[in-house]
Amino acid sequence: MLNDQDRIFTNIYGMHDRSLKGAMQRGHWDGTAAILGNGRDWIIEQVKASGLRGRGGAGFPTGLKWSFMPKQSDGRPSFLVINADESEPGTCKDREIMRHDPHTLIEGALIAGFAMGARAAYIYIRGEYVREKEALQAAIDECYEAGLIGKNACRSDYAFDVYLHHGAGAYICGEETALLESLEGKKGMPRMKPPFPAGSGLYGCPTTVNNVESIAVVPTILRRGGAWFAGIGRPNNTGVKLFAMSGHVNTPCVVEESMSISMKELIEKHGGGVRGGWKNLKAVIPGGASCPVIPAHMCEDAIMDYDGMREKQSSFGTACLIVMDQQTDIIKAIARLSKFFKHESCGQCTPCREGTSWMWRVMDRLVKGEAEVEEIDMLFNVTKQVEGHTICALGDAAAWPIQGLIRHYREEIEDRIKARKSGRMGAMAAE
Ligand code: L3W
Ligand code: SF4
Repeated sequence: MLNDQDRIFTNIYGMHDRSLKGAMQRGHWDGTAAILGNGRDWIIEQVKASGLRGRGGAGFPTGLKWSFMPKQSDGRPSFLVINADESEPGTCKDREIMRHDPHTLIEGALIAGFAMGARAAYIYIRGEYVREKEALQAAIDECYEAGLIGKNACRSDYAFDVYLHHGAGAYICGEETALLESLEGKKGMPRMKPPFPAGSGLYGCPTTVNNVESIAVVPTILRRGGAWFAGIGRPNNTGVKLFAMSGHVNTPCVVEESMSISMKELIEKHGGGVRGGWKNLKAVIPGGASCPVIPAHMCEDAIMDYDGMREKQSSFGTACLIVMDQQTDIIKAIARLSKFFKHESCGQCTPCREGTSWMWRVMDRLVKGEAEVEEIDMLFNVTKQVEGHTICALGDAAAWPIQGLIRHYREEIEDRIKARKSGRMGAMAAE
C-alpha cells in the first residue's frame, strides 16, 4: 500500500482548498522557478529516469516522447496539448485531478512546456466536464494573476500561455490526432501516423500530446527526483498511479496507489470488496472498455501494471477497473461496449465503419442466443480483420473486448444458443 508521504494528489477527494493558496500550502508551485533554472535537458533526463509512462492508455515513455520535440526552432512554434477528453467508459480519474487538484496540472504544463520549448499549452477538456472546466479555468486565471504563467512565467523570462478548449462530446476526439483536428476547428477525424505530432501536430507545428495525469505528476517527480518515482512499483512499471473502480464493488472510488499493486488488494482494500464477496466475482475489465475482460480465476494473482495485464492477455489501459459479479450477463455487457464503439466510429475507414456495425449486430444476436454456433468463430475472424487494419486504435478497441469474451466465455455463448434452440431460453425468461 502507498505511504502517505508518497502521495502526489493530496486533495483528490476535495477535502481541502483547491485554490492557489491551498495548493501552495500543500507544496505545489514550490521552487518551480528553480526547476526551470535547471534547464530543458535536466528536466527530460529526470522524467526519463522516473520511468513515467503515459497514463492515457498506451503507456508510451513520457520522457522519450518529449525528447522527440525539436531542440532548435525552424521558425514554427511548438505546442504542448493536454488530453483531458476523458471519455473511455469506466474512466474518471483525470476528472478528479481537474476538479480538486487543478494546480498540479497547470504547474506540470508549465514545466513540461518549458522542457519541450513550447510556446503554449492547450488543454482539451471533454464537453461533459462543465464543473471541471470551471475549476480549471479559475486556477488558470489565478496563475496568470500571480505571474506563474504568462509573459514572464515564474520570473524565468519564459513566455508560456495556457488555453482551455471545451470539446463537444465526441469520444473519438480523445484520439490524439482527432483531438488536434478538433482544436483546429475541423471535424474530429484521426490523421494517418506517421507523421507523429512531434513532427507535425497542431497547425502543422511540433506538438506533444500527453494525458492529464502524465503531466500532473511531473512537478512532484522533479521536486523529489526521478529516482524516487522509479523506486515505487517495479521496473518498467514505476511510480504512483490513480486507479478507479466501478461496477459491482461495494465502494466505487478513485484512489492513488503504487503501481504493481495486486488487483485483489486494490478491490478489497479500496473498493470495499466485490458485491457478495470475492467468490462472487465473475470478471474484471481492467483499464477501460477496450481492454479484454479477465475472468475471475485469472484475477486472483493479477498485478495491476503494464506487464501484469499483458500476462493476462489484456492491457493496463487507463487503470480504471469495471468489476462484474456472477449475476452479470457478460455477453450483454460486452455487446453494450460494441454498440458504444459502433456509435463512436468516425466512419472514415471501412474496416472500422462496417466492422463495428457488423460486430455489434452479431453480438446483439448472441445476447439473445439467436445465432449459429459457427458464427462465434466467424465473429472472432472478423475482429482479426478489423484489428490493426484501421487508421486509429478505435478499430482495435472495438475488436479486443469481443476477442476476450470469446476466449474466456465461449461455453456460455454456446450454451445460450443451445438453450434458445431447445426453447429453454423462452421458458427461462418467463420464470
Ligand atoms: C513519435 C514514434 N511518437 C508512438 C506516440 C504517439 C502517442 C503515444 C502512444 O492510443 C491507447 C489505445 C486505447 N514517434 C511514436 C510516437 N508515439 N510512436 O506515443 O501512441 P499509440 O499509438 O501507442 O497509442 P494511442 O493512439 O495514443 C491510446 C487505449 O489507449 N485506451 C483508452 C484510452 C482512453 C483515454 C481516456 O479516456 N482518457 O485515454 C484504453 O485502453 O484503446 O490503445 O502520443 O504519438 N515512433
Ligand atoms: Fe475513424 Fe474508426 Fe478509422 Fe479510427 S478506426 S479513423 S474511428 S473509422
